[in-house]
Amino acid sequence: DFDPRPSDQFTFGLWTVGNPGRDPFGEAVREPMAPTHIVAKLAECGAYGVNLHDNDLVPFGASAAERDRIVADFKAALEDHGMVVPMATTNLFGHPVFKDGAFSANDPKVRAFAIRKTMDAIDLGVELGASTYVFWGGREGTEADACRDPREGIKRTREAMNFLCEYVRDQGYDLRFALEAKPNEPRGDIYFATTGHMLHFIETLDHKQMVGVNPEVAHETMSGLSFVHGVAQAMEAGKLFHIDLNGQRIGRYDQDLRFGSEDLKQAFLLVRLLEGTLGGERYEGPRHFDAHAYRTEDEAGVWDFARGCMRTYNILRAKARAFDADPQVRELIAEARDEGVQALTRSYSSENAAALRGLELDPAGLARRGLGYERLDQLMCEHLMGVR
Ligand code: GLT
Ligand code: MN
Ligand code: MN
Ligand code: MN
Repeated sequence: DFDPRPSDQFTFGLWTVGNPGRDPFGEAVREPMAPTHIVAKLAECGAYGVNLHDNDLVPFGASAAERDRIVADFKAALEDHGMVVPMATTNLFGHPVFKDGAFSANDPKVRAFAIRKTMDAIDLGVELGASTYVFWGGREGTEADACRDPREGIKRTREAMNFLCEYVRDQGYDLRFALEAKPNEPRGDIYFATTGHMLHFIETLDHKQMVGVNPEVAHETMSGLSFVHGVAQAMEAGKLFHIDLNGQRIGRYDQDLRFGSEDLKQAFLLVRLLEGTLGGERYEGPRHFDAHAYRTEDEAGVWDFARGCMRTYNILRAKARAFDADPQVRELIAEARDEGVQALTRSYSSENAAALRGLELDPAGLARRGLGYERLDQLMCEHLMGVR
């Protein structure tokens, strides 16, 4: 049975199932949904939690009293339905004040406003129980690149991240940051275009141990990159703090489709990696769907969409377990073991280097061997097609 349970740790953003279907050419096709209603419906679907931007819950410019009332109602709904808020983030892209970016904007007053808005949103997230805080710099970029030295954009973003890390420490919050890359949209070119860019940037921060990444399927795929490889690099570095799952075709706009609805093979390989069925460490954090229903759907279609994301994940998890337990698969991926040779190149010493020089290797013989990857990939396809 593939129906989702809270123990699967599936989460959705308020902005995802709440997406009214507006696009650059067309108006909303669905009514806005109250956050408390979303909490109730997601719980009914089997989700574990819900994530939010500050303004998904508290409208921009709300009074303190209004904010407190909204937050109290929302907390009551979470409690009633046994839902949690594992991640929160800031909307630093919707308001026109951010038209030149937020942390990287040329006007220091805009940057100050962005940092202050984020401090408030961090307080809100922590109040709701979030342990991960996401930064997606959708407006941090350019169309007219002549407007600034791009190195300034990077330096200002670093200053903002360092400032906000200190803020979290000063408040004594138990909160980690997760940086989300995207190559373009809404800006022509967004700074830190890929997860790899982010991973390097993190190493330049004052408190790098509290900062990781939040890769999104659609964002790496848009650039034609392998999402699985990006996630693997993040995991290997101990930096996969959160993940945004959805579906996307290469070369399209940011589609944010139902998880697994495009490129099932990549989706399968991703779930296999996250679940650790091949071996290696499993990703233990929430499985967050940053996706939305087709514009053709009414509210019932939105919940079909949400259940679809979660069921597909669970089905792929079962497939990944079966694949990695398949004796034919195991035989094909069993690594050639020659411990003696392996030991020589594991680390440098002058003895190892000398032994390596003396080693008899037969490149022509090695090159002649077929590796059986056709059979392996076909086996994977047959697992996916349900005939094994
Ligand atoms: C926005 C963006 C997403 C980010 C969200 C977090 S907002 O929908 O397209 O990829 O994860 O700010
Ligand atoms: Mn995202
Ligand atoms: Mn997206
Ligand atoms: Mn998006």
